[in-house]
Amino acid sequence: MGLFDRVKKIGLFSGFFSVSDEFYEELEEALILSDMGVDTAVEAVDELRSRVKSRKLRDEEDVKTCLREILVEMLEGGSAELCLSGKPAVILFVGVNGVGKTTTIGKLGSYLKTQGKRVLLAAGDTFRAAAAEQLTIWAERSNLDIIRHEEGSDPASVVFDAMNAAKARGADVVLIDTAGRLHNKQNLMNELNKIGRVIDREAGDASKEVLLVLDAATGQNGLIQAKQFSETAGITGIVLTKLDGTAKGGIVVAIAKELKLPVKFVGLGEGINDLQPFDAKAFAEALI
Ligand SMILES: Nc1nc2c(ncn2[C@@H]2O[C@H](COP(=O)(O)OP(=O)(O)OP(=O)(O)O)[C@@H](O)[C@H]2O)c(=O)[nH]1
Ligand SMILES: [Mg+2]
Repeated sequence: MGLFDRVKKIGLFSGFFSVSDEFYEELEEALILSDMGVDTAVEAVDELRSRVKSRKLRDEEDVKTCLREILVEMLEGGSAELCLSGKPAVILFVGVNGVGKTTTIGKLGSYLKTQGKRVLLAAGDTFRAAAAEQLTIWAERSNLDIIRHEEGSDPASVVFDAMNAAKARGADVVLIDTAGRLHNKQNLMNELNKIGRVIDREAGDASKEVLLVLDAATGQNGLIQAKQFSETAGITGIVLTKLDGTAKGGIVVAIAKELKLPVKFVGLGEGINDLQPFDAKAFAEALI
């Protein structure tokens, strides 16, 4: 259910539309229910209130357009474009377990290949038994190169090998998978640190992206995860997965606004083509 389906249900933007205090209160509630977070929702509604007033808006469509405009401004925290300069450009995927890191790499590998890029995958999740196998299946699907080691081996050495293989084979992009869970969180953060150092050493002048993968359904918890990973991993952007299963995409607005992190891709299903570059305008549209 889109945000405004809910709004309509409780009588807004339908019937006798009037920009009353109740309208703003119920809109604020609907935004909070979409997981935008209280602070962000209040700010959006305050801004709407002031723009509606100064522009003397009365028409339902005009008020909708105005809200859309505010959400887009909040969403455009940075460039949504993937940075892929130099060779091999590196994209490291981090995030807690089950959010969709490995699946996103599979989809993105395919997407980049259709753009003519030479892609190499690195199975940096050596912790979970089936992780490398899962990534291998994605590699085979799109006929991509993959570097994997045995289960339990050092992920930093997988990354080291992958970087060297990428240079030797002339790959354009290296997509690195990581574990979502280790024995404890400190271990995970230490491991990501170590991987980051190998990338810095091996990537030279090529671009480095660290994409935090978040499950849209985790809502406000995503904001906490983003803060934690930002501290160690130096996040450059967000991939928001599983938007097909939730109407609670409002978390994107909260993240873009509070952490100033751009959303680069959204996941809309489990299939190979279910990944889309993030488009703030289309997203605000869908949310409304
Ligand atoms: N509906 C839907 N399911 C998704 C999406 N992205 C991933 N999934 C599913 O979510 C589950 C977990 O995905 P993985 O890619 O294995 O997640 P992960 O982050 O690599 O998990 P760990 O390796 O355990 O940390 C799988 O069943 C995926 O098919 C999405 O955009 N929509
Ligand atoms: Mg995985």
